[in-house]
Amino acid sequence: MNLKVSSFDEYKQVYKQSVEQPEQFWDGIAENFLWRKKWDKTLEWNFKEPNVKWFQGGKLNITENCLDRHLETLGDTPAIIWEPNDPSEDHRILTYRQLFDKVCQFANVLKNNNVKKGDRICIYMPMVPELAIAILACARIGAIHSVVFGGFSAQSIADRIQDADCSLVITCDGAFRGAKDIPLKNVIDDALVTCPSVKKVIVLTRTRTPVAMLKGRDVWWEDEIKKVETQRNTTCEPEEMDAEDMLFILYTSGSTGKPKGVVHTCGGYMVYAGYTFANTFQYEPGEVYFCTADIGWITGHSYIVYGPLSQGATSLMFEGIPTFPNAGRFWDIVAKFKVNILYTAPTAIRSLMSFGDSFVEGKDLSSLKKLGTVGEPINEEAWHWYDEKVGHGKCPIVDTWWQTENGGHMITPIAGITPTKPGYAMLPLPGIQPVLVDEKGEVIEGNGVSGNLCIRFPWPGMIRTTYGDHERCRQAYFATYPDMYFTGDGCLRDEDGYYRITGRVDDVLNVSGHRIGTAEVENAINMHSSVVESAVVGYPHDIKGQGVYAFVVSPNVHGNEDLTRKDIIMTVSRIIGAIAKPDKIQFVSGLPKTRSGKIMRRILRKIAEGETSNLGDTSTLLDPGVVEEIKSGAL
Ligand code: 7RM
Repeated sequence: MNLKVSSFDEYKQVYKQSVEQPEQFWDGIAENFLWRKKWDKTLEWNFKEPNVKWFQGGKLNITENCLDRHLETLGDTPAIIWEPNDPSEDHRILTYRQLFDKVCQFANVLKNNNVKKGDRICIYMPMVPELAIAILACARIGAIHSVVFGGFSAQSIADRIQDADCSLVITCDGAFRGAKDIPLKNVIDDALVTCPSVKKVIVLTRTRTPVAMLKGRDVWWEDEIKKVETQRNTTCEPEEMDAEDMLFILYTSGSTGKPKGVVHTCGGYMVYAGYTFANTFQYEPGEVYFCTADIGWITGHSYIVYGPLSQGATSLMFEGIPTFPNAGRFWDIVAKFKVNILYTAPTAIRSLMSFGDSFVEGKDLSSLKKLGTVGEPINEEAWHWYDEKVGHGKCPIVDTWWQTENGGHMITPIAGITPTKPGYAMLPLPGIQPVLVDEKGEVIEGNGVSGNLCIRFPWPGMIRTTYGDHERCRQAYFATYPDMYFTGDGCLRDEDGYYRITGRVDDVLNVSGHRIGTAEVENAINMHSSVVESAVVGYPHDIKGQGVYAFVVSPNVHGNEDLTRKDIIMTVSRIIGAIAKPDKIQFVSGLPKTRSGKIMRRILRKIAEGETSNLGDTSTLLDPGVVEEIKSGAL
């Protein structure tokens, strides 16, 4: 069976088949991949425990699918095109053959450093080709990678390393991001003070910033490569993996204070990332595809590395930021490499829009054929700007809704095949069964309705567990509504049956497309010595989508609120990372609480949104007086 549908009629027919005979459908999809041994059983599942197993008995290695199987036909085709942060530095191209060689080499480096199948490896690197190489090298030998985004603090890295009990860290001396140069190895050194499980650190040279190298623990990437070169260790047989062996862990925020380690497995994730990449983007051989995400997030895992490479695509990787050296950078890259497919985030579009049209007008964007967005709802204004100024009205826009826990696209238009509408993710991909449920968990049938978005049947790319704590996985996703996976998102199904994601219904914020738990930010704020308690909510932000608004009880600001604000922001940066910094901090004498001590977030959310006239029922509050004070002090 073809991974791609080729008409709307075919979509409808395949969709119907995928619901009526899901196992037969997924068998047909999985046959497009290279298996060392075919699976015996397509699916075993229940959402109670949950227990989900796809393609049991199947044996594979995802890197054989991403590399080996392309060598004969695509050996000289670019697998990765890398554009550096500084436009005057040379770009790099790695063909499939070159990428294969480098992955094998680095896999041998890992083996030389005592890495075994099943070991957890933390990767903390900027967007350089070696990041993709490190990921694939782990997968080659069956080590489990846990990539941590470069914007997280030492404390956050330490939490993740400890949770997964990582034995080795791969990092860089530093990272270039716009005009800044960030000392990554320093951050790792701080993190490792509390991480005794880490025995080795492999450090790639990028910025040549001075770093401390601990004897016996820290080694240079380049030196280790030289060793395998002198050993003439140029190939590395792929480790044969069970379909349900772990491939990677990726931490993501939920409504509790501690991020969860989402676990993906080899067979199902491979099939799902490859299938969705091919189908959603209707990828054609030879097309140049540019996803602007960072590999530190799920979008980069699935749609810079595994999805595109499994399909023999050319994946463009950009080290820098959209506004450096100026707000025309994306368009220069599109012109330079004749990009055909561009996949970016609404926050990036809104940010570039705010610099005015002069940066995009006159750029050669004629190579563009298909556009995509991901990460958060897109507002109509940004959608039209993207459509007109970037796509010149000729490119379908796929608004892809999905989550870290899903592994790949769930509800999305198929480029050029299904209809599109600004702000709508439109229809589920074949194989995906979304349902809307009401507060009581009853399924809402029909069109022109809204509810909480659930999925009622498994798909190969779904989360299997949260690392080290299966009960947490059940609680977070499978306990709210029996026999359903709950997404945490609210959703509308319009009169025509098209889906529009309306945003989170839990205490999770989406700031510039980054998922941040309010409880996590509160915990960080509360660590500041003069803070008694705090409540964090989101508010609409023109560029970030949502901003972070913190209500803070701090009796000892010493008459200098501004300094205390800065100290609180610094505390959050230290504990979580710069991405979680509050945009607004309002000092209050108390928080609106019910008699049972629960903070009424609904009221704070309204105040943060600037809507103070209609706060609803406040009669159950312990002290309704605080509301007046908070209203009058709103920022
Ligand atoms: C891929 C990714 C997931 C959350 C999800 C939504 C929001 C993602 C869209 C979207 C509206 C979209 N994974 N979200 N895509 N909302 N339209 N097209 O972002 O795990 O980091 O975040 O992001 O709320 O639950 S994620």
